[in-house]
Amino acid sequence: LRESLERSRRGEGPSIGQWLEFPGYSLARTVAPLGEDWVLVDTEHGNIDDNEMYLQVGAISTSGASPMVRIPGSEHWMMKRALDCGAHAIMVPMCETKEQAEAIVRGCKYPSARWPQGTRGAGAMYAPAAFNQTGRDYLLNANDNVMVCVQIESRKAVENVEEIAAVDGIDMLFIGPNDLASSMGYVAFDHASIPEVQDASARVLQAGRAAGKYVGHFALSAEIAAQKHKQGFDFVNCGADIVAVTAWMGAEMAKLKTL
Ligand code: 3PY
Repeated sequence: LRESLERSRRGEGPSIGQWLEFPGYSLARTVAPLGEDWVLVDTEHGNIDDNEMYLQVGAISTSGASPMVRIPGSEHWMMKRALDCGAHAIMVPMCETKEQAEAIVRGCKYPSARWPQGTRGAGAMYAPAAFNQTGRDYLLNANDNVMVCVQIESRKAVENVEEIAAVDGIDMLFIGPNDLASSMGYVAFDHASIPEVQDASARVLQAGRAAGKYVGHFALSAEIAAQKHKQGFDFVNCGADIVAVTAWMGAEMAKLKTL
């Protein structure tokens, strides 16, 4: 994951991945070798439960892509479970203040000389295998290797984005354009055509870059993902399982009715 983000920084193409909202080991095994840098297991939306998260993260980590988990909230136990099953990065929705960002970082770090405020419990379960490390090496290196990504997806978060971006230990800001538009009083799906959302997005990109952080943007197609990368975003998904299934099956069904 980190290498793909550095590649983006060198201007050699974005860090790209897919987004899973359906549960299923087989789904993760099928999607993970399709050429992604990472695959995100979304436990905020969709019906991926704790056990399914463990199965999917395991399947992704054996494929060569980096497993990421979007957790449902910002409680430390959620970070701990996602990290213990082998996530290379955690995405936390709806981070709105510097204080929240600092608390998120604490939850992702083992206590150490560098991170005395870390609160992550000392277990690691399947995480060492997901990094091809011994348990000891994982414990020694996880604070550096695991990436922490917060979502900027509300008006309040954008107002505080420079402070959030400056928090030590936050590696990436990720814009959720649907929630951002929604928080501004618009219909979420209209986000691409709303100037206020686009202005906010530009501010987040600038704040992240000024702070030396990676910046990502949600995208539901290759075209949108490429456009976002051209604007300067390092990290983009290109769709989600539910979008792929409904779009392809819906289109074929509609076509069949005309044949
Ligand atoms: C958003 O668009 O709000 C997201 O969080 C992506 O799922």
